[in-house]
Amino acid sequence: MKTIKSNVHYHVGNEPETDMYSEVLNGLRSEHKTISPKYFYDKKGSELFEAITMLAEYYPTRTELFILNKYRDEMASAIGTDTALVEFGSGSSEKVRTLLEAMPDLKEYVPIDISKDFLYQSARALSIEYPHLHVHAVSADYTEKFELPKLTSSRKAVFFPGSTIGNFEPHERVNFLKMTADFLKPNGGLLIGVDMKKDHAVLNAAYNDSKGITSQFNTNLLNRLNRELLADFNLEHFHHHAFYHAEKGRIEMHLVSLKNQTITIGSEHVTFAEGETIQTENSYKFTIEEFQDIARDCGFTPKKVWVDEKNWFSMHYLMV
Ligand code: AVI
Repeated sequence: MKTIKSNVHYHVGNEPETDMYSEVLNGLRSEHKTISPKYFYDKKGSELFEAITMLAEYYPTRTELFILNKYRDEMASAIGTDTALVEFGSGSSEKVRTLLEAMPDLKEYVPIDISKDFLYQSARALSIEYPHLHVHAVSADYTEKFELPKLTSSRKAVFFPGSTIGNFEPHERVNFLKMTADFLKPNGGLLIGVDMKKDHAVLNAAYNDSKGITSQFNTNLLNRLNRELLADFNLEHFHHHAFYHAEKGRIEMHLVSLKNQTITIGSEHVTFAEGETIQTENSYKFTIEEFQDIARDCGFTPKKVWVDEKNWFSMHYLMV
């Protein structure tokens, strides 16, 4: 019998262990109501985010792709050879293709994502396009400890595009960067996309698009709670509100209650005063120096940074 050797391998790195119901209730019971932005991404939410990335006002995705395309050879040589490329939150593995084109000698690519089915499907597609590459798909929450398969390359580089780091709170950002620095020892590198501080009008427009897609993305969270946690939010009674908070250096997204109301979630009740908000996301923006200082404090040495000509988005290469 002929054996067909596959270049894609599947691994379970860790099992996600969050209890959405208690996490959401805790957030809604705190003095300033919050819900983690990670809950945006059900099927509909992921589709809406995909639509956001194509909006005229939402510059980050397009600008990052421009930088990746323009500087991929420099990035590839900074990363070096005999290195396994590990991607955190790989999704459809779309952006990494640009980098892979500049890394013909790369032997191992390790996409890591929490959404197992989508990960395995994307890894399979990529492994067919790049038959020389060993693709080790690892299903895991990369913000927690996870098991990595045995790799043959002598060092690792992490690819973390999309400015997802901007959605972490300062303490989460520090934990994540320190954990990643440990993971990369010895001698590894981190190529990370970071959105930059800029004209407030540009920032505000990016999160208040004229087609109202970001508003739908925000309110879809309530649909998810209705469906998955048996809540009874009326989407007409909440309003999308996003603005740049200059002092905090972040976009804040909120859902504003349009009236006094009591919401049932499963067997529990949460009351809202008119004008009270649920803070659903922060998206921090950084100057180059700010981000390099944070990275240094977490054990990295900044090696190189690439930006677009408007200085809107940055890609940093940091080493441990
Ligand atoms: C995924 N993340 C980097 C996006 C951002 O810009 O912070 C999420 C997003 N929220 C509203 N629009 C896009």
